[in-house]
Amino acid sequence: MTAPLTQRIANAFRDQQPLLMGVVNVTPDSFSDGGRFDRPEAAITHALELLEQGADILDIGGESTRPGAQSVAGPVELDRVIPVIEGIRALTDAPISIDTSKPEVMRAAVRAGADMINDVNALRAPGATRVAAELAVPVCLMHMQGEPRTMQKNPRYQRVVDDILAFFGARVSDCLAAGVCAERIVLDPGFGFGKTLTHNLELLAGLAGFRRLGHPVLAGLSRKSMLGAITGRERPDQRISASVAAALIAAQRGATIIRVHDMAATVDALNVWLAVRAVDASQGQPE
Ligand code: 8Y7
Repeated sequence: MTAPLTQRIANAFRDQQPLLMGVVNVTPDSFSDGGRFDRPEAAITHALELLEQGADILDIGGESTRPGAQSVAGPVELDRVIPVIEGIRALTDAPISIDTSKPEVMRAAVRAGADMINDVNALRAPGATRVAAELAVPVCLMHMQGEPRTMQKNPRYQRVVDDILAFFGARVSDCLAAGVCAERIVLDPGFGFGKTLTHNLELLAGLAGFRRLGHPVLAGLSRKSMLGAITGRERPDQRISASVAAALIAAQRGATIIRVHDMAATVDALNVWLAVRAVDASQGQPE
């Protein structure tokens, strides 16, 4: 019997041993997979492959949040994700996260076997904090400025790290007031969600600062356009090396959960770092 996910995340946070979250898209218009996994069987097969490659958590999403994306109605999202969650749960105990902002989807997903909520809207939908408290699963509060349809138009911050720290302070207070346990809250600066390349780089450079709030940090950099801007790689599937590099940097700066598409490559890179870090530790050296 594996420990419940809340405990596994707490251990990973304490030991600075990152967990890898594998992306399972169930959206026909997904930005990185081009909708290759829009049938339940294909998504389930992909999920199993991610687990075989070393995923610690599977993140199931039925609504695209890429820049410019339109939102989908609750029933459509449910039709996409519930069969996939049920299908995975029938085959394995592996932790499943539901990527949604809709309280009704959170509820149905957890009933179908999901173990975690990943909300790019940080539980700002009406009733979302109350539902999260009731479901009593870990919840990732991601920062986003604006909404997916328009968020990349003109993102502005006074100081991006400080502004997002203030946002987290307010969201955490709201969650605690609604009865969400502090131990279940994970924070995510939301790379690419209403941020310029400079903002994203400042956030990655300053990622360690987010541990100050006492919550584990999740980082999602995989295949994102900031990596395209740095490398000149147009297509998301050409950004694997850049994604692995970004994941490693996030790990070294204290991320507890790293959300990735390219599981096998990321596992190898993290294992090289962990092997060297073990030697550092045995020689009493700081990281
Ligand atoms: C993130 C995310 C996406 C992220 C968290 C993509 C659903 C866009 N990005 N969730 N979701 N953090 N927590 O490129 O960075 O994968 S969707």
